Amino acid sequence: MKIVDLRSDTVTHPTPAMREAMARAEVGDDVFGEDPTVNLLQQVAAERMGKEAGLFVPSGTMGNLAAVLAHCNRGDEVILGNLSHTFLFEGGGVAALGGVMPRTLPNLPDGRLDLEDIKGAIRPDDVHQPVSRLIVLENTHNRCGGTVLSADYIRQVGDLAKERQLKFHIDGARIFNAAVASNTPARVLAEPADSITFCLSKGLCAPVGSVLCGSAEFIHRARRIRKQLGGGMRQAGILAAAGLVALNEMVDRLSEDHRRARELADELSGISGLSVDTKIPASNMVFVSLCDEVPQNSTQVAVRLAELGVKVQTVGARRFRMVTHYWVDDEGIQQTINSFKKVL
Ligand code: TLP
Repeated sequence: MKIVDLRSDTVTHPTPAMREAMARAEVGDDVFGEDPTVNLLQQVAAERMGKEAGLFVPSGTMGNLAAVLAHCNRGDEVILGNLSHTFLFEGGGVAALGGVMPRTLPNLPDGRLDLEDIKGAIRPDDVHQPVSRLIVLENTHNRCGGTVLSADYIRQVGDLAKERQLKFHIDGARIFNAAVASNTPARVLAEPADSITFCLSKGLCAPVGSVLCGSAEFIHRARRIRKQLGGGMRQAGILAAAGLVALNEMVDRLSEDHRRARELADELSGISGLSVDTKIPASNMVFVSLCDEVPQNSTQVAVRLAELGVKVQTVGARRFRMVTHYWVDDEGIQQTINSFKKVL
């Protein structure tokens, strides 16, 4: 039986071209800054993001954490969405390791933060209060459904950050999905921000790694923090080689994943017992809930689907997330639709 793994695009494994590039990669000691393949990846990544420098990190989580720690002092406040990955799913690292206070604002359904809410959250210069230091946005926005923030909106947040002398970081784990979906170069989406993290290991299929990009001076600070966090890697060129293939070969094809997500959402919306968040997902994520009349809960449905070879992620007692990616083809989408029909 064919297995269709829609739990996340993090489950993607490397392509044959990546494995070949990994085998051939020239390497050196990257803690000494001597790995030529890592250096090339960082340079190419920074160019793609329109920033001065890049830093290869083992994960998106470390990229965001290093960014927050490099921007903030202990006791400073970071303004971010209540549904953001950094707030919900990064182990509270900014508080635990940076002493940084999260100030959450409600994410709007499309992943934005209301500009008036941001303005209202910025604190006055007052000894009683923490210092507002940083704004973090997420693009695409995972928990809001893989939604895409527009260049226009990001610009407005960037202008506000500058005006109020705040730093601005983008968790761009899936920035290339946002770029492809909105037909906007990633560097345009990243331009208003001081820093951005993007992941090589999600839809782009590299086995490991993310790149944090920003000014040369910021990346210099982040490099020390990466070392403190234990993220200084040695012959990491083996991994960076796959990352270069990811950037060179895997970006444009993300539109196929988006098309499949739309087809999946459209078909699932016709199945009774299922309520699809939107028939037209913005990128590669489909969120679906079980209607009240369905006696089973999401865990029970997920177990039955898995027996039919379809893996989905439960994100609530009656809710699922499915993420399309390179290793899910049209047949896999059909198998998923058929399996939901059988189970419900
Ligand atoms: N997201 C994972 C899970 O942790 C939820 C997923 O399956 O979607 N930012 C965003 C927006 C993310 O979605 C993720 C991973 C990260 C950061 C962290 O990346 P990693 O897993 O490389 O630490």
